[in-house]
Amino acid sequence: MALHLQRTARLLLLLRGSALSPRSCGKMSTGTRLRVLLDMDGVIADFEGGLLKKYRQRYPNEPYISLEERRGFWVSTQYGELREDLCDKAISIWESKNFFMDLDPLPGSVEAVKEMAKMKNTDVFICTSPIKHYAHCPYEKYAWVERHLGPDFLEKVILTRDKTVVSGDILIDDKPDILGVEPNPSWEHVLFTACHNKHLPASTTQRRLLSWADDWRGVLDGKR
Ligand code: UMP
Ligand code: MG
Repeated sequence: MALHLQRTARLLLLLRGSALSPRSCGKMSTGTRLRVLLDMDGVIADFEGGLLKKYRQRYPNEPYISLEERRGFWVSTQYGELREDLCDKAISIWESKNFFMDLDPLPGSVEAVKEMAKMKNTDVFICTSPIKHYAHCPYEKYAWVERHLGPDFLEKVILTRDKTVVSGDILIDDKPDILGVEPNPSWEHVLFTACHNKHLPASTTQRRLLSWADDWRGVLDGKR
């Protein structure tokens, strides 16, 4: 009996995969479509602004780092350099419930992402690294996407701590160095300008997107 049930369950799964999956409609991604991977924190959601606001609310008498003074990708490292115990205080903010949920969209991001997703021959994915303290962050990232981009976008969320193993044509990301197990990722990394990376010297090899008011359509067209 148990074996029979197992077989039926397997058959149902196979049927789901072959008949019901949208992938069965002959719309497999091919080289003719542009696959864009969009980072979330620092590209579509205002991680830095949200952190500073909640840090100052929770620790009104502690020193803080203004967005103008931010240097280096790791907020916790810079707070730790300011005073050793401030590293953990900064971390306590983004480990708290509702931190990721309450982040504001960066200016123009939601409109740009929605427009991009409607473009011909374009597949857009949100490719974001959750923190390892997983009590709230993964759930809230999905909820944020649903709230700001709509439920259809839940299909497009990729949570990974290693973006090098994800394939795509472009990755728009505010982290200057995106490393992982794959030494030659398929995507071109376009650096999204953020408070922590805007002082880095201009690179001859790495393109930048200055903001969502910048020519993101031109950046995509350059890859088609
Ligand atoms: N993050 C840290 N420490 C920091 C700054 C950020 O753990 O000092 C986390 C928060 C985000 C993630 O979940 O890193 C950044 O993810 P990406 O934007 O690179 O996907
Ligand atoms: Mg980021």
